[in-house]
Amino acid sequence: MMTRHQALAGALIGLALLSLPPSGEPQPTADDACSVQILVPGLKGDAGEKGDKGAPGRPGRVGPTGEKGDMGDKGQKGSVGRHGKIGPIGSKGEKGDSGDVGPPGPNGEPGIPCECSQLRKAIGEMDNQVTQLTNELKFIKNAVAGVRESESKVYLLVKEEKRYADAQRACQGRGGTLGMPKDEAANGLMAAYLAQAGLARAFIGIDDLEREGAFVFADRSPVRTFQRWRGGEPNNAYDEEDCVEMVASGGWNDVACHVTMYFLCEFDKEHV
Ligand code: GN1
Ligand code: CA
Ligand code: CA
Repeated sequence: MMTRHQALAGALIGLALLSLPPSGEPQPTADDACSVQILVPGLKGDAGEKGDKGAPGRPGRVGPTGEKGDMGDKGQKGSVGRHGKIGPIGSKGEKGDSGDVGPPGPNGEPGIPCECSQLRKAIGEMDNQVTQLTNELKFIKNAVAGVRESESKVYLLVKEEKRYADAQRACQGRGGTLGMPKDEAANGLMAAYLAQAGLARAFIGIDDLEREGAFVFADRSPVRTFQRWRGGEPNNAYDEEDCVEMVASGGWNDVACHVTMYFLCEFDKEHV
């Protein structure tokens, strides 16, 4: 749709075209002052004088890349570059030969004085204690097998084969002595003990070591009225029988003191 302005412009242009004189007709005069006049450009003037030289123009645009020229001569060698970065760690090399023996080290601190002699002494004492304890154990084993006792004494049959002197020491070491049958009661008790143990004989505390034929008990009291010698004893056979054994029947026999056999100890109840 045409706006009002467009319509007005169109009318003005139409009027201007109607008022234009025909080509070659003279220009309007003052008489035509009241007529509608449209201003139009005049005729072209003569050429003016040549003006001054203008200011330099702006730089032109960058031209296109030229063609590759011929290779130039090789340049001079550059100076040495900077140090490069440290490279990666290399693989482990083979083990080298052993070095020479070094010089001896300094002397050490003085040691503690040797106490070997004291240690040896202690060890020796412990050995003795072990031996003693071993013997005690044997004795106790006998004891638990059973003892016999009278009103005043305890009798113990020791089933360890010993010579007369060693048997006496064994009894004494435990606070007693070899059994001394000083009356029928004691002799009967000891004989029964032997028999019940199934033994044929055992040392008892009677000897004539001090004087041949003078038999005494282990407490050095002489054998007097009470005696239970077997028939024909004491005979001091081979002239070497100074110690006495009791056989299962309760009889006595003099025998050599160096033979070994089981033995009967007795202990006073007061001291047990
Ligand atoms: C034994 O070894 P023989 O039999 O001669 C005994 C003697 C006795 C004798 C009695 C080591 O002697 O003490 O008096 O029997 N000897 C031993 O016949 O027991
Ligand atoms: Ca004798
Ligand atoms: Ca004899």
